[in-house]
Amino acid sequence: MHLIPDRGFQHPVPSEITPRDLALNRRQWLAAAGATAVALPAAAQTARPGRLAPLPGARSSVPGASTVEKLTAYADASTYNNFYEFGTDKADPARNAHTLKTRPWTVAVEGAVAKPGRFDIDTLLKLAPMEERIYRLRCVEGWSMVIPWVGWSLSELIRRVEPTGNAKFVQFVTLADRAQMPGLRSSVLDWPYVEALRLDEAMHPLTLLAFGMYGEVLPNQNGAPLRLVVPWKYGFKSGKSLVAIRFVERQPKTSWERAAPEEYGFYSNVNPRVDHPRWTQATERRIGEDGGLFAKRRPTLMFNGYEPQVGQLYAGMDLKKFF
Ligand SMILES: Nc1nc2c(c(=O)[nH]1)N[C@H]1C(S)=C(S)[C@@H](COP(=O)(O)O)O[C@H]1N2
Ligand SMILES: [Mo]
Repeated sequence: MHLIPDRGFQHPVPSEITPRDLALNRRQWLAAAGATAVALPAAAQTARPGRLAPLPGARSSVPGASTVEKLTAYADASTYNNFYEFGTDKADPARNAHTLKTRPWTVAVEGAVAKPGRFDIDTLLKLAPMEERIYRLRCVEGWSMVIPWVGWSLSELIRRVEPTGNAKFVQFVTLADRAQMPGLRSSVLDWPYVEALRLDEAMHPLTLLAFGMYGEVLPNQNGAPLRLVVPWKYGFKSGKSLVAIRFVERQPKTSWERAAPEEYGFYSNVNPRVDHPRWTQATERRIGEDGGLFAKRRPTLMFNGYEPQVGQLYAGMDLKKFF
C-alpha cells in the first residue's frame, strides 16, 4: 500500500494554465460578478483540429466539468488508445478503426424501464444540448490525458426512459462485429465489451454520453459514434461505440471482471491508495508531457480529482474491498 497523504482536490500548477484558460476564468469571473452575462459567448473555446465534422458544445455549468489543466494534444489523444476490438497495442486503434461503420447506428435502451426503445444516432445527437466537458481520463495502466469531450449527461436519456423500481444497475454493451473489428479474433476479452454502473453513478451529472471531442465528432478510435465517459473511474469503465444500454436489478459482471477478477473490480474508482496487484496506482504519467516515458510522474488524485463531486456516492463503503 502506498502512503501518499490525501490532498483532496488539487489545483493545477500555474505553468499548466493556458491563455485560453485565463480567458475562460475571466469570463467565469464576469459571470459570477453578474456583469454582462448575456453578452458572453455560450460556445466553448477549444480550437478545432479540422479533421472531422464539427460538433460544438456550449461550456458546461456542471460542477467539476471544466478542469483548467493543459489539454492533451489532439494528435496524442487520437493515436494513443485502448480499444481492444482493434488490437491491443496503443497504436492499433488509430491504424485499424477506419473499418468501423458509424452509420446507420442505433442504441437499444432496454430492461427495467417504462419506455424502452431503439434510438437512432441522429435522434440522440438532438436529444439534449451539446456541452463541452474538459475531463481528466486516467487509465488503470497509469497514464492520463485531459480531453475536451462533447456530449450531454447520461441522466438526460435515463430520465426520458423512466427506470422502474427494479433498475439498480445500468449495463453498457459495445459493438462486437468481426467484419469491422479485427481484434475480435483474439480472446483477450469476452466480447462484446461490457461495462456497468450503479444507477446513482449513471445518474450523476458528470457521467457523460460523448459524441465528440475537441469540437468535432469522435474519431473512430476514440469510440465513435458515441461512448461513455466516467471521469472519476479508471478508463475501462468508459465503453466505446455503445450499442445497448440495459437497466437491470443485479450487479452485472463486466468484461474486465471476467478476464481478471483480482485485478479489475466492479467499481474501478480511481484510488491512489489501492494498488493494482502488479503495479502502484499512486502516481501517473500525463501523455504528451516533455520527457515522454521518463517524464516526472504526478500523484494520482482520489477519484481522479473529482472527490468533491462524487465522494458522497461511496460514503461508508470500504474502497479496498469494493475496488
Ligand atoms: N469497447 C471498448 N471500450 C473501451 C475499451 C475497449 O478496449 N473497448 N478500452 C477502455 C480503456 S481501458 C480506456 S483507458 C479508454 C480509453 O479511451 P481513449 O482511447 O479515448 O483514451 O477506453 C475504454 N473503453
Ligand atoms: Mo484503460
